[in-house]
Amino acid sequence: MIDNAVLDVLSRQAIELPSWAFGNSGTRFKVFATAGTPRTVQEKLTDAAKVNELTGLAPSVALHIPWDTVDDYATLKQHAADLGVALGTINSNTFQDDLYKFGSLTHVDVSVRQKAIDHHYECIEIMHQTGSQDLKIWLADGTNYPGQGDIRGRQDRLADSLRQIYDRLGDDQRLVLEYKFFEPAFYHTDVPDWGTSYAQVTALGERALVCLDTGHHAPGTNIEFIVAQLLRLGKLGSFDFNSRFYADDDLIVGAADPFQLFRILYEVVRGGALEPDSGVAFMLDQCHNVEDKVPGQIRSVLNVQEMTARALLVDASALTSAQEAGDVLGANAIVMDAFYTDVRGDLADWRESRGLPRDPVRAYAESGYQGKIEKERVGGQQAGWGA
Ligand code: PSV
Ligand code: MN
Ligand code: MN
Repeated sequence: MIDNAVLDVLSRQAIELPSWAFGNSGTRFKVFATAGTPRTVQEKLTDAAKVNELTGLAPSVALHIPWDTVDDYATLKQHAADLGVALGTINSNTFQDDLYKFGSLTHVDVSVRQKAIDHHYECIEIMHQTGSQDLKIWLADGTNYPGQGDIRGRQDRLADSLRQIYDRLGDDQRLVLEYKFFEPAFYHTDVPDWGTSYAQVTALGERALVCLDTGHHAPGTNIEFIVAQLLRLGKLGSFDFNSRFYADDDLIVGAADPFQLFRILYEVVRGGALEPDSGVAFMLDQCHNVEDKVPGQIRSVLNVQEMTARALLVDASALTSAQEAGDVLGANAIVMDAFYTDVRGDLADWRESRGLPRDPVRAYAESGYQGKIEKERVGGQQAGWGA
């Protein structure tokens, strides 16, 4: 069913894991401590390496600074390499300090703004040591009440702050700016949508791009349209994959709406973003509040692979013919046929042919790894801010 051309694309697929997915997480009501949770960034890398070992899909790990701060990043990089993974995107954090109560890169006070810029300089320095390509910026900046802040002035300050950060990047480093429509700010957010992110990064230059987090849109938003548009404009830098029922739920990608994930991945395929030189990075941004974290990550990368395989099955030339002939139902049927194709058996065969377990979730359960970490690790870390 899946031909070699599809397998060839799948064999190149790489999905970056977020270090914070392995930490304890929860909501503002409760953070449940899960047995076996990593106590150090090194243990997070060990767990991430397990996901990669069983799936062959997750060769790198994103770090969050300061949650994953260490004294020596060169040693951490080597440690990751010894485990068979690489260090990936560096995520900045200007949302946890009292200092940033009224904003960070948009703050009206020059000294606060400088602290936020300096934090990003520190992240860039870390990127030089880890060999990371992307600096990912997500800002909690915004206001809760009309009149609280000067929306326009905040955009201008944001542009100036981003310029200073961008100018500090090395030649092979990129800045990706993530948007989110609300939360923690409830009236206005300074980077609420792809248009704002696009406008800001376009002003910076070629190595500034948009990060699309699938959970950061209003209900009903046609996310695949945004994917198509950003790819068309050459400004889609990276994905944060997760799924949601309500707001920024950070649930396992593909769990809530596999069809939406398929539609997004169809536009990814259509837009050439799976080509080796596309420049589009694929990452998970999830938190496992109640489920075990390692198998949660295994399930996630498998879901992305499965929907990618189905998206690759869309008969592109038949679809174009149907579209051009105005065959509405025929065109729709071509897309739905691909979506309804069960690729799980073929993917299990593919895994087996590469020396991977046919069923990575089961292989993990049978490996004894969970029991081992539960026994060894006492007092695991919270993911960061707990939501
Ligand atoms: C907060 O909404 C958030 O989930 C953003 O999506 C970031 O990517 C992530 O936290 C880590 O900072
Ligand atoms: Mn995100
Ligand atoms: Mn989020």
